[in-house]
Amino acid sequence: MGRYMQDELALATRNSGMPLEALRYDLTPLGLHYLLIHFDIPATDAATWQLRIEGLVSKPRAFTLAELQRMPASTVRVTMECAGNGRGQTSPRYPSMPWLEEGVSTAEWTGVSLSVLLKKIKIKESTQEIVFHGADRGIDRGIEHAFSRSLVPAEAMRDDVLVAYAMNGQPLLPQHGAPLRLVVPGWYGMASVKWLERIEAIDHAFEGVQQEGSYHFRAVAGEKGVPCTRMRVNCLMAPPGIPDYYGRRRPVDAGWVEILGRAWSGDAPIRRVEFAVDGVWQDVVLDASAGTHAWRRWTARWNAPRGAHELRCRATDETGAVQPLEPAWDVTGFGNNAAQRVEVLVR
Ligand SMILES: Nc1nc2c(c(=O)[nH]1)N[C@H]1C(S)=C(S)[C@@H](COP(=O)(O)O)O[C@H]1N2
Ligand SMILES: [Mo]
Repeated sequence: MGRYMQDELALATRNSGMPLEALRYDLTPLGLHYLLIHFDIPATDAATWQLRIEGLVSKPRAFTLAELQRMPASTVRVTMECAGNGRGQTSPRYPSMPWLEEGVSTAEWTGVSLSVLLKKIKIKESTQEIVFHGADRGIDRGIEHAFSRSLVPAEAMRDDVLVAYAMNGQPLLPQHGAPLRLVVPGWYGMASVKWLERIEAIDHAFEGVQQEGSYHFRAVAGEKGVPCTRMRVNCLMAPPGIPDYYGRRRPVDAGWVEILGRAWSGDAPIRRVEFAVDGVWQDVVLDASAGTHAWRRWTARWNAPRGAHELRCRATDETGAVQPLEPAWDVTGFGNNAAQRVEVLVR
C-alpha cells in the first residue's frame, strides 16, 4: 500500500475517525463521531443564520433557525459512513483521506423534515433536482466551489430526510455543520451537506464538483462511473484485548472472550453476520433492530487458544449482498466494504 504522503497525513489529522472501541455505544457520544471536512469549518452565527429556499419554487423564502425550531420536530437514529471509508486499505491508494475502517458512527439527529419545507415553498413540476449548498468554500480538481450536493425530488421528499439542528439532543457542534445540516439516512455521508445555507430547485442534473467530479465508483480513471449513493453492507467489531501503543497489536488473555460489533447497510436490513477465527466462519447472535437506519449490534463468544490468530467479520443484508473478503477495485478508493481483519496474540 506504500508509504503515506505528507498531504494524506494532513487530511488524516484534520478528519478524525471513530475509535473502534466506541462501537460499544449504541449512539456515538458527541466528540467521538467521525469527521470529514473538505475545506475549512466556517465560523457561523446561529442567531443570524438563514436557510434560503429558491429556484423553481412558487414561494421562495428564507427560514431562521428559530423559525425552524418552532416547526414540528423529527428525530432519526442514523448510521453514517464516509464513502471513502476503507480507502487506506486499497492499493494503489488514491491520494485523499486514508481511512482504515473508522469513518463510521451513529447519531440521533433532530430537525425539520425536508419534505415539510419543500411543501411550504411549493417546488415546481419542472424540477429535476434539488441542490443543497453548504457555506464552506475551497478548491478541488482545480475548481473553486462551495460544498454542494443534489438529490432527485423522490429522494428529497422521503420524510426521514432532515434539515437538522441537533445531534444526540445537543445543538450541532461547529465541525458537524452548526447551525444546520442536511441528514440523508441510508446514504454515504457526502449527501448530508453541513453548514446548509441554501436549497435550490433546478430543471437539470446538477454538475457540481462534489456531484459529478467526485463520489463515483470508477474502474478506470476518467470514466463517468456510477454515482455513490447508499451505503454498502458492512460491519465492524471492537477489537478485543489491549493495544500496543505503537502498532496497535493486541494481546488477549486465553479463555472465553466476548466479541461485540455492529452491522449496517443503506440498502436493506441486516440479515446475517458471521465471525471467523483463522478462516473458519460461524454465525453470530444479532440483537433486535435499533431502527431502519441504525447499525445493528451483534455478539460472538470465542474460546481463545494461545497463539497468533486472525479475527474477521462479515455481514449480509436482505438484498443478499455480502461483504467481499478482499477490497473491490475502485480508482478513488470509494465503497471498500471488505471484511475487517483484526490480528490478536492470545497469551
Ligand atoms: N458542507 C459540507 N458538508 C459535508 C462535508 C463537507 O466537507 N462540507 N463533508 C461530507 C462528507 S464527505 C461526509 S462523510 C459527512 C461527514 O459528516 P460528519 O463530519 O458530521 O461526520 O459530511 C458531508 N457533508
Ligand atoms: Mo465522506
